[in-house]
Amino acid sequence: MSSASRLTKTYKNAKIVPINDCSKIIMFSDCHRGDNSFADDFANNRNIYFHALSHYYDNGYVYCELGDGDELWENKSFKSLFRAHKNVYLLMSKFHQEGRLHLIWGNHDMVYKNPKYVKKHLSSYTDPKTEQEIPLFPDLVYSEGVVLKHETTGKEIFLAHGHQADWWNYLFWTWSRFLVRILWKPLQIIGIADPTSPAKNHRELIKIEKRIKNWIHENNNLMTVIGHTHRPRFPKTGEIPLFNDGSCVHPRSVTGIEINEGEISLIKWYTSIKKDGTLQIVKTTLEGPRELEGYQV
Ligand SMILES: [Mn+2]
Repeated sequence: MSSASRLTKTYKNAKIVPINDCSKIIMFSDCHRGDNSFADDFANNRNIYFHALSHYYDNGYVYCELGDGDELWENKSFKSLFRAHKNVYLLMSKFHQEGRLHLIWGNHDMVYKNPKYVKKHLSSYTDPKTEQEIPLFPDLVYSEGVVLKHETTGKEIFLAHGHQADWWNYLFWTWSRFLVRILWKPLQIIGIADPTSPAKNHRELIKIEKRIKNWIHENNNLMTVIGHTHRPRFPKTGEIPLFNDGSCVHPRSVTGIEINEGEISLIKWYTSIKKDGTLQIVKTTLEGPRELEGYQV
C-alpha cells in the first residue's frame, strides 16, 4: 500500500466530529509522555503543557491529540507513564468525561489501534491508597483519523498523525520500537538521536511533507493537520493547506494549533522570566489567526 492509499484509508475510516462557527478546538501532538526518566523528553515541558491544557479546559475547548501522545516505544507499560504524569492524565480524563477529547494514535502509540488494549490499560486505574478501581477513560475510542465537519456548510478538516506517509515508521514500527528500546533510548541519554525518526532527520521530513501535500492536492485541497515531524507548519492562503501542530517536546516550549470561532492559529506556550526573577508560563501566537474559509475551497 502506498502513502496515498494509507492516507485515503485513514480519511475514509476517520471519526466524524461535528463543528460550527462557535467551536473552540486545541490540537497538540507528539507529547511523547514518558516515565519521568532522563529519556523522557516530555518531563521538561510537563508544567508548561499542563498549564496550557488547563487553560483550554477552563475555556471550553475540545482537545484533539494528533498521535504519539504516549511514548510506548521507550516504555512498555502505560502504568509507568500514568504514575509519572498523573495530573496530566486526570485532566485529560475530565475532557473525556465531558465528551471533549478525541485521541489519534501515531507510530509511538500504535498499540492503541487495538480496542482491547485500550480498554484493558486506559479504562481505569487503581488508587494506591484505597486500592479501588477509579474510571480514567471509560469507553474511550482511539482513531487513526478525525474529520472536523461543519454542521451547516459540510466543510471538512482532516486530522491524522502523518506517519501514513512514512513507510518505514508505518510498516516496520515494531522494528523501530525494538531499536529504540535496546539502542536509541540509552544513546539518547548521552545525546545521540535516532536517525529513523523524521523529527531528527530533515531529508525524511521534507519527503513526508511532500507526499502528504501531493495527496492533499489530489483530494481537492482538503485542509489537513498533522504532527509526526515535530516541525510546525502554517501555510498561507492559496498554498497547499497542510498544517502541522509541531510537538510538545521542543526544548522549553510546546506548540499547537487552535481553532477559535472560525479562525485558525499556530501558538506556542513557554516559560518567561519576569523582572523580579519569578517564572511565568505565557502564550504567544506564531501565525494567524486566519479565517478557516480561506483554506477551504
Ligand atoms: Mn510520530
